[in-house]
Amino acid sequence: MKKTNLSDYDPMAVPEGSPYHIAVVAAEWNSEVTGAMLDGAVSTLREHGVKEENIIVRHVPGTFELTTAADLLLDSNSTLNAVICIGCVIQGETRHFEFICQAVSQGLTNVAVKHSRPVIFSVLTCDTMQQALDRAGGRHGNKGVEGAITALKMCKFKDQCE
Ligand code: DLZ
Repeated sequence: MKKTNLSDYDPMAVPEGSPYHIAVVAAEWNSEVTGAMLDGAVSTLREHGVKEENIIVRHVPGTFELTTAADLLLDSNSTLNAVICIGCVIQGETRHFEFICQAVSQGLTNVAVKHSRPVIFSVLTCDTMQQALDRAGGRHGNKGVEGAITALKMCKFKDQCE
């Protein structure tokens, strides 16, 4: 199956969301981008039947904090089926970019494995702001929408393992 842009998805292939409780955490850094991704994620969850009261939205200062937030949410809420983590890191003049990207990708993987629940990596790692905007509702779709679809698919995957 050739699928380069998951934002053009087949709605029939997305699991029904009504059984699930899903948290969406968005970083405040580059909020023009992360806000558009957050909107895309939440509206996609609603479209696929996740109940309003079962969608938890939280904000953290930066992408680096997504790991702690996901861990705390999963620790404190045993009914939570998945956490979608939204961030946007733009390459600057220093090596900060590398440290944040490395820490959050490894961190979110560790949290998912620790809790045996899906933690979705909706983090853009871009060279320019334009690349990020292109992926937050622009010409390359909306990676927040894709994060929501991935979360629903992974919730169903986990159900099938139980
Ligand atoms: C410090 C920093 C820098 C330089 N760049 C970004 C970025 O592009 N995107 C982002 O989400 N956060 C950035 N941050 C903030 C860090 O994620 C984090 O909030 C701080 O290092 C404090 O832990």
